[in-house]
This record gives sequence, structure tokens and C-alpha cells, in this order.
Amino acid sequence: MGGKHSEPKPPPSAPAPLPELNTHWRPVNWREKEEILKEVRDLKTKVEPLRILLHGPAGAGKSCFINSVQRALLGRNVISALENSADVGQSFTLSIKTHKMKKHGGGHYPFVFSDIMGLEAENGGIQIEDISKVLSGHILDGYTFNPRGTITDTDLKYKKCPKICDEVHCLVSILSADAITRLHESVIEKMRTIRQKAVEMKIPHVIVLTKVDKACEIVNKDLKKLYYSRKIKQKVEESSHKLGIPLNNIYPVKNYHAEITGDTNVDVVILMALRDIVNFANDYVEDVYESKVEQGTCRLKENYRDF
Ligand SMILES: Nc1nc2c(ncn2[C@@H]2O[C@H](COP(=O)(O)OP(=O)(O)O)[C@@H](O)[C@H]2O)c(=O)[nH]1
Ligand SMILES: [Mg+2]
Repeated sequence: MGGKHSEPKPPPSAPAPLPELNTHWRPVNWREKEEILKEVRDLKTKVEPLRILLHGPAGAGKSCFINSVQRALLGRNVISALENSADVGQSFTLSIKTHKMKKHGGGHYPFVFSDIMGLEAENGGIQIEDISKVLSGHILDGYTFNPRGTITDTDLKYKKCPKICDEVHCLVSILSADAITRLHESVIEKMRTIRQKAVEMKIPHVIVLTKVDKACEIVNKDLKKLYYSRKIKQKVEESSHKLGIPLNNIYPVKNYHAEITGDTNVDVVILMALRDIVNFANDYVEDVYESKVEQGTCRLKENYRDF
């Protein structure tokens, strides 16, 4: 053998991938705001209210998302009835608070958002068992969680026989696109366990990925580039991988957080997420409970509650 052979040449370094993709990876009709609003307004629910549970790390944008939905629905600025964001990361309480969504011209939409605060508090945060009880409707609004123990059935906020309207009909994990990579493994683990509980109960589960403007400069300059951004696509894939949620159940959004005036593009991404969330919640109620009603094991009419 032998013979002269030259050193293999190192492969030419691949050019850095462009931050902007040539084609979008999800179509958006930036002019369909009014259509979505009409769809949500005309929604007929089997149960009232549909209950959407938000959970996620402190500072991920839960309160801002609720505010943004309210603002997109009303078409005007709203006074934030939410907790002070200055409390984020500090001595926040471990609690559950439910928010109704006002309708233009009076009344409320037939869905509510329950916001669980304190998922990953230093002292251990809310126990998984308590979150299961929230999912199944045993824990009423305003309960303050105890990180050292779960709720007992003698607690005033414990509902022994929850109705369908007390249960959670869609679980929404809120994660911030700019922080997903450095999220602590223990928080991811807790969120995965909660997902597992929801899956066992067949409750639909989506991720709302906030702060796309902070995660990608291109999107910060122009929100319409949202689905052309390589960075945002990577963040969506990363959250899908970390929580085990299919890509098509992940909604990147920019929340209203400092703006005073409305922005139709912000409204569109928020409303696209909302439309799917309320439809998933409604589908769940129809699928799981209509059969029970048919079997006579439960009566939907009894399931309207003014919370
Ligand atoms: N740039 C940007 N900031 C956001 C967005 N959503 C929330 N924030 C900011 O993130 C911080 C935490 O948000 P908040 O809704 O209070 O988080 P929560 O603890 O999950 O309820 C606030 O200072 C918001 O102004 C977003 O989409 N973009
Ligand atoms: Mg909050």
C-alpha cells in the first residue's frame, strides 16, 4: 500500500443561515381581525363559562396575555385589573384568580381565564396534586395555595362535587420566547407533569409563546415577519421538544405591554391564538360530555355558573 495521499481538506465552512426564511412556515391573514372577532362573538358554548387555565413561570407574560386578549376583544386600551407586575419574581402569592372578558357594549364573553401564580416559587411552589384538583374543578377562585400541603376537603375554597363549568377545558402554558432556552429544568419538569395530568384527562393543551419581539430583532421591527423568522421557528421547536407539545399547538405572540394605542397586527396574532383556544375548549366539552349527557350521567343544563 502506501502512495502519497494529501491531508483531507476541511469542509468549507457553511454560510451562516439567514435569519429570515424565504417562505413562511404558517400562513397568516393579517386582514382577518374582524372575521375572528365575529367568530368569537358568535361562539355558542355548551357550558358557561369555558374555563381556560394559564400557567407558566413568573414573568412569562400571563397577565399581559390576559390583558392583550381583553384589549383585542374590546378594541381599546383597558385598565389592568391584574396583579402588579412589579411583584414578579418577588414575594408573589401562590394563588388562582379568574378573569372575565368584557364584551363591547356590555356583558361578558362565555369564557374566562384562570391564572395560576407561583408555579416555581423558591419554596417549592404549588404542588402538582393541587393543580390536578384545579383541572378537575375542585379548587375555587381566590384560593391561596400552600407549598407545604395540598388543599383539604374542609377548606371553604374546596368544591366537593364540581360541575362541568368548574373544570378546566383548555390548559395554556405561557412561556417567554426569549427565556425558554434558559428555563430551569425543574420548571420544565413541573410543566411536563402538569401536561401529563391534562393529557390523562383529555384536556386540550397549547403553548402561548410570548415576547417574540424580544427574542427576534426582525420581528421586533415588523411583526408580520413572525412566521418568516428562523429564530422564532427555533424557539417554537424548542418549546415543542421541551414540553412534548405538537408544533401546531404552539402560538407565538407579542403581548401589549407598554403600548397605549392598538396595533392590528398584535391583535391578529393574539386573536388567532384565542380563537383556537376557545374552540379547543368547546370541542373538549362537546366530545367528553355530550356522550355523558346522552347516557344520562350528567346534565349540561345544570352547568351554567356565575363564578
Ligand atoms: N417585550 C415584551 N414584553 C412583554 C411581553 N409580554 C409581557 N412582557 C413584559 O414581561 C413582564 C412580565 O409580564 P407579566 O404579564 O406580568 O408576567 P406574569 O408574571 O406571567 O403574569 C412585564 O414587564 C411585561 O411588560 C411581550 O410580548 N413582549
Ligand atoms: Mg401575572
